Amino acid sequence: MAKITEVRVIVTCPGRNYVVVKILTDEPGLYGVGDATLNGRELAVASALTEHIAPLLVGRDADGIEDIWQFLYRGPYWRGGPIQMTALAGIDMALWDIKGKRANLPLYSLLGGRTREGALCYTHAGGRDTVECEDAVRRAMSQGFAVVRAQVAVPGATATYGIQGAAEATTAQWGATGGLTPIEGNWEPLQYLRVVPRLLEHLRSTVGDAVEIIHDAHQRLTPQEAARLGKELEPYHLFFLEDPIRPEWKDGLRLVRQHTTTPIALGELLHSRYDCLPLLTEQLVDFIRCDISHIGGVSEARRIATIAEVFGIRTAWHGPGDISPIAHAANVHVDVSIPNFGVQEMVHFPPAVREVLPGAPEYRDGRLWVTDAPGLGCDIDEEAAKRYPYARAYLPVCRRADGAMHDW
Ligand code: KDG
Ligand code: MG
Repeated sequence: MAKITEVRVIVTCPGRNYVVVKILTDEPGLYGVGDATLNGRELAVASALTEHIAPLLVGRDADGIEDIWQFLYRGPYWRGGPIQMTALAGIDMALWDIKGKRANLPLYSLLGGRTREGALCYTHAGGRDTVECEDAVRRAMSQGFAVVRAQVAVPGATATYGIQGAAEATTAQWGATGGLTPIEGNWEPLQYLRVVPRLLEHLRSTVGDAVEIIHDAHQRLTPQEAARLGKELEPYHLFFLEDPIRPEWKDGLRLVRQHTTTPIALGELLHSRYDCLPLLTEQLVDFIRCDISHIGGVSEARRIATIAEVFGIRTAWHGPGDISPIAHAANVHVDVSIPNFGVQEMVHFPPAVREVLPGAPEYRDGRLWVTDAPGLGCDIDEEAAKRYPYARAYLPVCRRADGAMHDW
């Protein structure tokens, strides 16, 4: 038995804010790390961990992951939601890391062992117009990517999600300019619905079928608009259309499904297997893409994957730059140990992040690889973390032309 002696919460900003949980034990040198980053609300999670959760864990057996998970999920009576499930994810990952280190086994081995060699992954390509996006797709292909996410600017819109591609994914510091308000952009659905089919037509007629393409609608469409887009994209055979509608409108996916065969992926704004359940049991999605840091960690990801498998649904876990290398490593340990893995979103972390948080999965030949180091294979350099203090930052917001709030 290894008793928990301390739950340390470290907030650091080596280019982006990350919240790291470090659980220490009474076994000399034995500790685990987990990711508890919630972009734009980092300190709320850090405070939940420090003020409410850490005092409950000191003295408990670090081996009892499932009991601690249930204790933190059901115990507070108030359950679910992004803040609690992100805090729980940080604890869960750190405990799995400890278990792996005690067993001297990599996490994927504890989860059942390898089902595949490496995890097929995709990077981001974006552009101000279709040609710029094509160039970015070609660059990704030359780096060995077989799957690429393609985003293009919407004419007239001041801010289109994702158009800076891979650079945005790793380096964006939205709003961390000392300002107290988020960047505001505007965007109109009709222009968007015109430009995305043109992008796909352009990409297929220039780069051909040699690459799988994903497009992220980022929850901005109504079910009717999403159905129209899915239908118009059918000739270009997307790998999937991501987050076509808001997660509050799960029922709306039925309409999307009735009208298009374009595969659908959704899940980064869901927080538990209960949130995912209707999407899975009704086969309303083809890929479930929760964020391991926002669903309570490895334990819940494994459970969601198992439910999805029953319904022939594959995983595509969220892997943006705003969760740390620890979460990316956790993603890949799950990816390579489940039967129904689909694809993994990835980013190339900049040097400062790698210095503070070593151990990100390695990219090679279109896939991500984790090492055989015990546990997650990640760490935190606490001295380096201190050199990059927290900087308040917000995600951008999006408004319609008349000034009304929309989804970013
Ligand atoms: O913090 C928000 C980002 O994680 C999100 O915008 C990224 O949609 C995203 C994606 O698919 O990576
Ligand atoms: Mg997305």
